[in-house]
Amino acid sequence: MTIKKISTTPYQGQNPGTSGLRKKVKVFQQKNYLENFVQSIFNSLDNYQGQTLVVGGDGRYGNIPATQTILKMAAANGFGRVIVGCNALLSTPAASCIIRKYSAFGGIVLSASHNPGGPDEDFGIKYNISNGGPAPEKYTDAMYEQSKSITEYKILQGDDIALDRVAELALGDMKISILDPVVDYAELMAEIFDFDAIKTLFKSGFTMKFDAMHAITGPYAKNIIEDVLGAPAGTVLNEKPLEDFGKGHPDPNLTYAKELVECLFGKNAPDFGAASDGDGDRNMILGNNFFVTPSDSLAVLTANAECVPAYKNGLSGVARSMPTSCAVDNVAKELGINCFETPTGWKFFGNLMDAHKVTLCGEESFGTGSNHVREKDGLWAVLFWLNILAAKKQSVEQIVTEHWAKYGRNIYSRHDYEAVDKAKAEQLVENLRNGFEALKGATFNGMKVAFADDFSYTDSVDGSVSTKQGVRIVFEDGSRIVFRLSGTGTEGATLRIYLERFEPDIKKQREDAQISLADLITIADDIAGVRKFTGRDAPTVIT
Ligand code: VG1
Ligand code: CO
Repeated sequence: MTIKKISTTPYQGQNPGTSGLRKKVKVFQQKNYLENFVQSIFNSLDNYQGQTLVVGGDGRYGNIPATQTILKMAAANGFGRVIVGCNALLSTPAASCIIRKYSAFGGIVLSASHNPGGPDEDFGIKYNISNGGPAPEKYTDAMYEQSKSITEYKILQGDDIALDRVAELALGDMKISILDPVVDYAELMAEIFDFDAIKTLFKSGFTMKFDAMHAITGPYAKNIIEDVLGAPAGTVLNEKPLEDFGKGHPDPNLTYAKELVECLFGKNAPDFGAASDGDGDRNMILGNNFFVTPSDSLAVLTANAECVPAYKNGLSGVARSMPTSCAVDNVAKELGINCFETPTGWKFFGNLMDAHKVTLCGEESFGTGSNHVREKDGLWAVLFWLNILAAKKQSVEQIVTEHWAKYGRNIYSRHDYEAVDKAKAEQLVENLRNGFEALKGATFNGMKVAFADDFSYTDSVDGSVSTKQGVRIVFEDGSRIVFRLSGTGTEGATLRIYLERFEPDIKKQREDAQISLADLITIADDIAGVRKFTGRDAPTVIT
C-alpha cells in the first residue's frame, strides 16, 4: 500500500462554525472537496498519531463513500485505529458515547442533521473532540485557517473496506474496528434509566408510537423500545434508515413529522408519541392530543429528574440556550441550583458539563441532553419521558398542566422564515441592532420595552467571549422577542423569531399559544418589518 499525496487547491468552504460543514451534496461532490476538509481537520490537530478516531454517520446519501475516503485518509495520516459503525452508521449521540467510552482522540460524524438527504439535498461533516462534544470555536477556526492554505492531502491507495459486518480489520498500519452501532449506546441507556419500570409500563397496556423518520434512530429505537423494553412490534414507525429519508424532511416538529402528529391528534391516539431527527440528536414529545414544547420538556425533565436512577441524587445545575423559554429557570430556582444561559448550539454546554456545573441542558429547537454524553440526545429524552410516565402513572397532559399550575406557563413559539433573501434578512437584523437605544422605554400595545440588545456570552469556564448571538427585545413584564439568523441552513437565509410570555393564571394557561402571543407577533412585525423584508405573509414553520 502506498500513501499518495495529492496536490489540491485551497478549499473554498465557509467557516464550519456551530454545526460543522453543511452543504448541498453537489458541492461535496466537487473534486477534492471532502478530502480538503478532512485533511484540514487533521492538519489542525496535534499528537493524534497512533490514536483512535471514531467515524460514522446518519446513513444519508454519500455516507458510505465519504466513510471509505476518511478511513483511507486516517490511515495515511497516521491514526492507530478507527472505530466505525457497521454500514458506516452512528447516531450523533452514539458517536459521542463511543468517543468517551473508548477514550478516542476524536470523531468525525457525517450528517446534515435534520436537513433532507439525497443526491439533490444536503450532506455534512463535523469533528468532535475527545470529550465527545462538537469542536469548540478555537478548533473550527484552526480548521478553517488550514483549509485556506493546504496544498495536498494524504490518502492510502487501496480497495474499499467491507463495512457491512462487525469485524476487526487492518488498513496499512491502522486497525479498523467495525462495531454494532447500537450496542454501546443501548448499554449506556440501561445504566441511566429504570428499564424495569418502563417494561412494567408497557406490560400494563401503555401505547406509544416513535417515528424514526427513515433516519438513524430506527435501529436504536427498535432495539431499545421494542426488543429490550417490550413495546409491541409496530411501535417504531419508519424504522429503516434510507439514503433520502424516504424523501421526507427528518426534522421532528409539528410540520415535518406529519404522520406522527396526525396519529397523536387523531381518534384512538396512543398515550405517548415521539420522534427524532436525521442524526438522532433531536426529540419531539407528544401526548394523546397534546404537544410538549421543547422548552417545557426541559423544565419537566428537570422538575422530575429524581424519578430517574442516574439523576436521583440531584442535578449540579441546568443550562438552556438564550432563545429557549425561561420555564426551566423557574424550576432551577425552586431546586436551588444554577441555571446557565448560553448562545444557540450544543458546543457551549460542553465546557459547563466538563466542569460539572450542569447535569441537564436543552434548546428550544428540540434538543435535550445531559452529561452522559456531550451531544444532545433524542432517544435519551424519549426514555427520560417514559421513565417519568412509568414513575408518576399520569398522562403527558396531566404532567405538563400540573407543572404549569405549579410554576406558571412560559407560553412560547418560534416562527421560522426559511430560504429568504440573505441580504434582506441581514439588513433586518442590522436595522434592529442600530435601533436599540430608540427601543428602550418605548411602549407597544401597552407593553414597555425594558431593554434591547445583542446577546453576548462569556464562558464561565474558559473565559471565551461570543458576541452577536441574537437580538433580544425584553419587555418590563418579562415577555421577550428574539431575532436570529440560522447558522445551519443551506439555502438563502432562515430568519428565526422566538416569542415568549409568562402566564401565571391557571385559567388562561390552556389558550392556544398563537392566540396568547398574538400581540407579541404583531409587535415583532412592527419593530422589525418582518413581512416587508422577507416578502412573506406568514412563517414557513411555526413551532
Ligand atoms: C439550529 C438550532 C440550534 C441547534 C442547531 C444544530 O441552529 O436552532 O438550536 O443547536 O440547529 O442542531 P440554527 O443556527 O439553524 O438556528 V442539529 O440537530 O443540527 O445537530
Ligand atoms: Co440533529
